[in-house]
Amino acid sequence: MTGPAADSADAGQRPELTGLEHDFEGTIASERRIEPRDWMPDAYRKTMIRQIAQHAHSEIIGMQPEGNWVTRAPSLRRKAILLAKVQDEAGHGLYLYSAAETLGADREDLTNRLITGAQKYSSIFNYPTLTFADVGVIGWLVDGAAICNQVPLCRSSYGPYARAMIRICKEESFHQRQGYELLLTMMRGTEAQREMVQDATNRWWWPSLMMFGPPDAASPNTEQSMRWRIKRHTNDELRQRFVDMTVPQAEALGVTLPDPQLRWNDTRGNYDFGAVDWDEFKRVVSGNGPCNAQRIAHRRAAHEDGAWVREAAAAHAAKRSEAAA
Ligand code: FAQ
Repeated sequence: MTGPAADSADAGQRPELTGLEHDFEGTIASERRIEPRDWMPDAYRKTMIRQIAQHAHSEIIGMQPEGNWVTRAPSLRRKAILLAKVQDEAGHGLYLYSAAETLGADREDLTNRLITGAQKYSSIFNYPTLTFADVGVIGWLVDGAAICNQVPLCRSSYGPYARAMIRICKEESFHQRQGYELLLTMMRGTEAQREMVQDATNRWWWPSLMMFGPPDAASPNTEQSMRWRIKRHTNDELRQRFVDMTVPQAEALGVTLPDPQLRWNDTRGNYDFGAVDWDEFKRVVSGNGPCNAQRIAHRRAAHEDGAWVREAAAAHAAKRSEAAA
């Protein structure tokens, strides 16, 4: 597809638009990628910016729950692992903000939308991390759910997002294993450690299922995003996949998932599971979860404290370009 010529056609000439739309649909249908300079419908651009920005915000806010344990990790080894993981999340956030910029989004504007609550981030990061077992359970369940949701996004129709996902998924996989390894170690420890793991599992299980988004019948974006091949599976399909994948892992670990209705269904070839509390989900997404205010206040303070760094970097860049001129 073409770039600048397409843009000017987009600006005014109605008949051309049909051809551009046709090219766009053809690119999607033939499993090629839409690239930044290609023409795309405004609604596609808007949807991509929304999803990528929310994803980036989630990675950045997602540093806080585990970051809470960096200074209190039980050993130097665990501290080094945790620091590296939290740094990876920062990297994912920056990578994703760059992908959003390829669509014309402005980074400063995205940050403002996050800290004013105008744009969402994942509900999961509004829950507190009460013990060190939470660090392991976040790796196991939260990164596990993230991988389940994000591996299909490696085939998403927007090129820069799909490519970013490949690297991100590799790192998330590593995070998931470190979480599981931490939990295996704790389960081999004392009774008190096993109780901590069970307690953390009880608290994080249902919020992890909410990460996949509202049920399909209540998901306004799924149908169009599937048509555009941004999403490859519905929210409910991925939630089911995650449950099926996680039950055997819980058994191997020796913890119970807090759902009395969880059982294998031979006819469906899947696990049946109980009802997610969608009222809780709505409360958390609308800003009233246990840690929403704290997460945003922390991010806002970091942004304000960093103002002098941004000013200094801009002054330095201006001096360099003056010197080069
Ligand atoms: N929390 O119509 P749908 C991670 C919003 S990264 C908050 O179904 P869609 C790494 C949704 O955005 C985790 N909001 O929407 C890590 C939409 O908003 P709108 C983040 C939610 O886009 C691990 C509205 O509700 N991952 O974990 C949630 O088709 C460990 C209606 O929903 C991604 O962002 C939610 N759970 O499907 C970091 C992956 N669910 O339009 C640190 C990419 C839905 O009203 C530690 N995103 N909403 O403004 C996606 O795959 C999709 O955007 C979905 C939602 C599946 C999240």
